[in-house]
Amino acid sequence: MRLCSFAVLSSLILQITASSWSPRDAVETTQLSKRALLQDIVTWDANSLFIHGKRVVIYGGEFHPFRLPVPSLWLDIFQKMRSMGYNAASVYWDWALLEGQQGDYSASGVFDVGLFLDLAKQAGMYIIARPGPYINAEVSGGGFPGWLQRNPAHLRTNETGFLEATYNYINNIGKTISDAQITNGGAVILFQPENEYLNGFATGFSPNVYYVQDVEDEWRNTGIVMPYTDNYGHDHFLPGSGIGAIDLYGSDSYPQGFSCNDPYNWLSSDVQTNEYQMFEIESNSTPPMIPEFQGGSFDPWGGAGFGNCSVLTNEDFEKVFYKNNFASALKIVSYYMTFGGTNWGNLGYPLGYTSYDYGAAITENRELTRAKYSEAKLIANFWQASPAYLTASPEKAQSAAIYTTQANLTVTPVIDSNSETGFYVIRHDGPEGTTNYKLNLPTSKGIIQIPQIQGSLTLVAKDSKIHLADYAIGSYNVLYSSAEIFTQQNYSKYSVAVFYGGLTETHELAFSGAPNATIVSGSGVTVSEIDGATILNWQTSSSRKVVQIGSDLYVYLIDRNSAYNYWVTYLPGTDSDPFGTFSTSQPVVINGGYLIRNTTLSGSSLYVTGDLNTTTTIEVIGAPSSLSCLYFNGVLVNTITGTAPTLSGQVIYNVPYINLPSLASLNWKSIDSLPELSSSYDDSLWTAAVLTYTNNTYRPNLTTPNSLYASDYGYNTGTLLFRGHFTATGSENGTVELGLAGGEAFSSSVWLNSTFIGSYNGVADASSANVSYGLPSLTTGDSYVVNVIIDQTGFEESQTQGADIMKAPRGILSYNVSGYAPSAVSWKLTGNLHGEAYEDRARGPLNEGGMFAERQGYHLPSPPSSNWTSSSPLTGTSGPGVAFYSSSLDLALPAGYDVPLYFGFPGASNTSNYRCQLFVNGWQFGKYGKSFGPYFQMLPFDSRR
Ligand code: IPT
Repeated sequence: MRLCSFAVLSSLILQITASSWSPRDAVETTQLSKRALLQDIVTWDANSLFIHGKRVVIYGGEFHPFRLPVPSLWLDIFQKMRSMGYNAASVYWDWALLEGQQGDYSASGVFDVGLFLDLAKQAGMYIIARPGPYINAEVSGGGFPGWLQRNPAHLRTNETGFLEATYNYINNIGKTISDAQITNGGAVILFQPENEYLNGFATGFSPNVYYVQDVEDEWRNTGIVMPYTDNYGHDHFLPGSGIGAIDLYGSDSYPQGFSCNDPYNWLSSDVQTNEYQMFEIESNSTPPMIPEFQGGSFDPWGGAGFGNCSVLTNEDFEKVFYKNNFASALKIVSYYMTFGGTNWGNLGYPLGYTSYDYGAAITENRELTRAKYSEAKLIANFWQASPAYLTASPEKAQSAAIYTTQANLTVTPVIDSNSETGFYVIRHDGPEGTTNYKLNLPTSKGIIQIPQIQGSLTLVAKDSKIHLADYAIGSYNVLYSSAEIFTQQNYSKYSVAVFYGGLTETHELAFSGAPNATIVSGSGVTVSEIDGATILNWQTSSSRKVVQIGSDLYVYLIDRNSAYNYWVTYLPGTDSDPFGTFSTSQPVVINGGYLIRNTTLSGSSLYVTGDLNTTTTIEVIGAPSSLSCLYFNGVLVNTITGTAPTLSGQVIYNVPYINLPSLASLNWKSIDSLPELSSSYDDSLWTAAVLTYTNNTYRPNLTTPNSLYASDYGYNTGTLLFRGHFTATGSENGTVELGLAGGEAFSSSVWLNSTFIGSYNGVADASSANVSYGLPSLTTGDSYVVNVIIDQTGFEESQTQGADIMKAPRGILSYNVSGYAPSAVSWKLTGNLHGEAYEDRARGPLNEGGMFAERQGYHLPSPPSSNWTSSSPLTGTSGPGVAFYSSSLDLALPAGYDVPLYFGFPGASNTSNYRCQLFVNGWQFGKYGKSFGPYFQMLPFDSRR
């Protein structure tokens, strides 16, 4: 009788670490040695990194905490990445969100850096920290706060004004990241200062090694001792090159580009076959590294949408390009993005819309519904299962018949000279067609043409495989395999190996030494002995075959779709294990459906946590000790044991009852959000545009008497409002001309007093516009106000050094009211309440814009709406204006389910133009411009609570 107790897993407790703050030392600390290793935990040679002396591939994905403003979901993403076989996350932080007001670093709540790093450690994910100060990343200003627009120094140079502006941010976040370095028991193992610094230079500017060195010194002075990486990809700052040099050379790669309009466009010429050689030329003493390899694509306003981007970079793309990264012997790689998230609260750059789904492996609403997630998991598990890869290096790619009988296939041998293991990365170059081939494989038994028994191998277009030769599994030698390895694990009593292939493909797997092969389950495997080797030959089908090799190796032969349901997780490391949660020494292999998050063992009871989307059999096929009881999410599973050492049982999925309220039938309340049009409106508290100069280095020469650059007055985000006062001196029917700047896809409307005179609807790729509107007749001696509202879209990135495009101003660049001297018009302006001294510390400096409703805080929970008009946003306004609508709803989601939701804007059927902003509980979660899309905005919130 089995005794299984009904213990329930303790729930996860998030530990919150307060980030400490102290001002930069007044006296420069002693400059730390630049090239000498500052620690001995993370080291490297030409092949790979070592952590605690152990060779390791760093295989990760990019994930930005600020694009998922729900700390309780950070662990969810980390676990989903860890379960896909990734062991690291590459992470940007966005300075603009953390220091909205110069000198006021604020990183609590959803901005908590220390908590994020703690959760990474809890999930067993190493961190490659990339806090900038410049990050690019399709965020407003490339991460630069708006107040830098007023800084007279050139950005990303060692001009004192710029460097001094970075100190507060670097000192604060640097200390928090330092505390979480692996040397302090944390997750951070690598550190990238700056970002793609060599991306372009304006006339008169060139690579500034002193600037890069200064930034590196700043970070070191906060206690960062991890090796410095770069993603510059050019022959500057190479290891050992002197001033500005980094430790680990790397180069970013986005071979499919960023146009999602034609997602099936397949450029086989984009598959690099000389990557490794390039790394050797640039830096032959460091591991081949790609800090950003394409994991999806960004998409502009009016773009094809992220569904298309996920096709552009889908599972076929991964098969060819990610495996080609193995053909380049990459030992450090991160896929940008692996979870994209959301540009909520105006944090995005002007060229992009609210969603930053990126077509990534994990969708914006955290689902694992894209096959590219599962395929990436299969690919990541290859190196986890293949220690010989750590010291393997490639030979030249061959497209001739030397390895195959077909010239349209390309083969790159990647050979480990220590073990003689060979990885033969083969790919089909063409966009179409299926090629049957035989492989001439060099093995310890000479060149063998496989398959030997029957059939031929098959490669369809846009597919790539890694064939194995002389590959160790436990005490056995795989002489060769045409099937790909998902995992192999060796336990004290038995070993398990999982091989997969495409449906209907013939595969062959050979073991040296002719061990016995016994069919445990399934049919269709031909077992032969040739030349002292046991050969398995089979046609892949959805019915699994299990073969016992010798006395203790269980080989699972499955098809790709079945393999998508297999997971390798690791039992938590012990306190005495230097790897702790990062340990991979105690693997558990489970065939288990949608998501297996993690496993813990207590005696012979295995506790599995995971998510289901259908009734699923959870089958444990490999575990470090004999199991008698299985718990899934704390509930005992009724199990059976298999002929091979397996334990399995069914977990019932109860379809949840989800009844979302209809938005149309909510009790909507509405209020006019443009009271500025009223003749009694009092703007005395607004900021007067009195500055007669600007320090803006991008557009230093004002073409208005006083600056009307919003950032000169501290307004850096969201909607801007301007009021130009003048007194009529005649009754002419003139015009008002305005030069407006609001970032790409910005829009604007203008009224004279309360009379609407014109709108500019915006163009996806224009960041400024000149407009001219006719004025109604004026009455001499009367006062008039030109009311200008600008829906601005953020600050440009600043990729080109010296150009300072980030400082491209937002506001009014020029104006002319016909018949009046410019000085006859006096302007006032406003933006978000209190500008850089922003009010909403929870949601940060960018979330609120300057609309009346926002300045009043009506977007926050429980607005005082009882006396507002009853009116629905589905009815809308009857003419030009701004209306604010509010309602509350109860989602009433069932407990115990993770229910991802999104709001859809399926496009308007009417012809009028409009802009819409969506706030949920005060968080701006979507901005929609008619005719610009996108049509969906995700709603990242934690429905599990
Ligand atoms: C690379 C940037 O480093 C990264 O921040 C992001 O902007 C990415 O591009 C595109 O999403 S830069 C490289 C494409 C030149």
